[in-house]
Amino acid sequence: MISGPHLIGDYTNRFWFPESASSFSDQVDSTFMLVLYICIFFMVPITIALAYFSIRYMKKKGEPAESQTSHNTPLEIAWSVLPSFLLVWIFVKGALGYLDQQGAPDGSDAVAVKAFKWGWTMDYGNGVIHPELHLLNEQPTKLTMRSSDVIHSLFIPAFRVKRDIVPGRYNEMWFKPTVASERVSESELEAAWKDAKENNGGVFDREKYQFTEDGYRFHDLYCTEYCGKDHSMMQTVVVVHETREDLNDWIKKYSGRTDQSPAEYGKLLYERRGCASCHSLDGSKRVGPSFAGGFGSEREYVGGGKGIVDESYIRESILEPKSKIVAGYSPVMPSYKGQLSDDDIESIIAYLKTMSK
Ligand code: HEC
Ligand SMILES: [Cu+2]
Repeated sequence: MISGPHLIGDYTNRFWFPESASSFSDQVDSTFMLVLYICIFFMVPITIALAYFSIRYMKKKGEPAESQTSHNTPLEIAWSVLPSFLLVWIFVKGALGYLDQQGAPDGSDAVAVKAFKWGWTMDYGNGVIHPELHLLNEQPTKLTMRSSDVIHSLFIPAFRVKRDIVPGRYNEMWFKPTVASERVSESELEAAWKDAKENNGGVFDREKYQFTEDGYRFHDLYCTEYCGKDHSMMQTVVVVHETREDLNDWIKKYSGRTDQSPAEYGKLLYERRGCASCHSLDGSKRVGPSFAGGFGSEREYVGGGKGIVDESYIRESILEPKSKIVAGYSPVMPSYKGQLSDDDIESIIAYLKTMSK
């Protein structure tokens, strides 16, 4: 048993299912248990009888084997028909649960989800985009999901929901969260930020603290469709807010630049808009080139040609990533045209400049 506070949605220290935290959980769990109990009910006596009969009726060595062709019609009809009622029961129960999960009710909240290799962006409207999924407790919420590359699948174990995300189409799913996420105390949050700044270069490690950088405990959200090298990194968190005001305050906090400097705001965009999942800041090679010492250095392109990494090159790379491909990389960066404002791009450039040595 792990000591420390009780973690919502954490099941690494649980023997059985994660905490159930949506209106679908009971239905899914009870169907699973029904099937499990039926299996145990039949498997145990059959296995015992099999073992017993094979010993009880064992023939001596050398005795000839007998043929056994007679049969008992009533017995065979009984063991075919009776279990079929169980199958119908499982089907009806499963189908009702499945139908519940189709078609979000009117008045649901909506979040647009984009999956990419290897991360998530959640769009809350009005340009507020963040990798974490934030919801309101007891409020049905519909996710409209698309992929910018390959097939992914969105899975929230605590909600017992999972659905594939297929490139070229929108897939939908909905659920109603039933357990609000706890908030940690101000002092605990401050201590975590202090630790992040002193020991981790200002990067907030929510797995270590088990709460988000805004101080909420969380449920896990995974990709469950193997989608390439860093599939296992494709995780984020779900935070369920107690009240609409609290959710709106959180959304407001991430809408646009307030009093930060361009470079500070650029850092936030860099983390929130998925750049960090493909570009490192420490020189290591990920899907794309690292930005450590990148600004001002020279690049060679696929198909010949060279250039210096300057403001206009970064802008072009963000808007038209396919116009110049850095040698040694594949043209997989998505265009951010129409998704980042001019001020956003200026801020990212200001931030990347601070990376030059
Ligand atoms: C899916 C992975 C991916 C994401 C997400 C991504 N990039 Fe890229 N990026 C690449 C790859 C691969 C290259 C190299 C190939 C090329 O030039 O297009 C690249 C190239 C670049 C370059 C040129 C780099 C150089 O050193 O010459 C810049 C600048 C850049 N990206 C900025 C960004 C910014 C800013 C974001 C976030 C808004 C971002 N990228 C998001 C994959 C990604
Ligand atoms: Cu994936």
